[in-house]
Amino acid sequence: MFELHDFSRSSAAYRVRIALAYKGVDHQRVGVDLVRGEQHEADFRSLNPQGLVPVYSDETLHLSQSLAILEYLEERYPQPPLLPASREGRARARQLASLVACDVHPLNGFRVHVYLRDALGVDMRRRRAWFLHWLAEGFDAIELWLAAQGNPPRFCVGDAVSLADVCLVPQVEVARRNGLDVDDYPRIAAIERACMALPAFRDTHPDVIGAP
Ligand SMILES: N[C@@H](CCC(=O)N[C@@H](CS)C(=O)NCC(=O)O)C(=O)O
Repeated sequence: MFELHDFSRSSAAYRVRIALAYKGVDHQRVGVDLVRGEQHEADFRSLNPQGLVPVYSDETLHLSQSLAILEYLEERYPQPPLLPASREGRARARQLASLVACDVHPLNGFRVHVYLRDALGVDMRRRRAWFLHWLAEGFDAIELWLAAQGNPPRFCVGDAVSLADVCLVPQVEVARRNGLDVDDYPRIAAIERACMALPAFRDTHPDVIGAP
């Protein structure tokens, strides 16, 4: 059985937890407490020199980067699929997943917050302004992207859950936890509601997993 090195409040790790639960894949969860700094310990760095969760690990493969892990799981456990049947649908799902994972999430990561605070001496009010600015910019773009899809889809791409939802919902959780009013984004909020009606999203939520 493989391991998932995970931290409950990591949105990147929450993506992988959702995919594993959606596909019903048995695995061993290993908590890495980011607040206590366990990501900097030598044992964990030997799995991922970047010191970031999530990490997938089995006898022969140590894989970091949630998008790479998600694609790997999709190939290894294709049912139920998290990529649409059509080429266009798959491209759109990957587009939105990348928007969240590559352009929104990295600006607001824990290490960014720590660097702003400790190395640059940015106070909490201005760190919060930074955080909300980049979140809102990303959410504005996602809401417009969803509007451009035509009839409101049930999920990000059509009527089935895809990698796009798997990436979006954890980012919404981060936004809510940090005081962004997600109701200002009706399409995002509706998709989040549709996803949270599913056990794969609900049972892997940070509040359900508990710390670390
Ligand atoms: N691009 C990476 C991002 C991973 C990432 O930033 N993980 C955060 C938690 S969400 C982390 O481990 N942070 C540790 C730290 O900031 O020290 C991925 O998608 O897996």
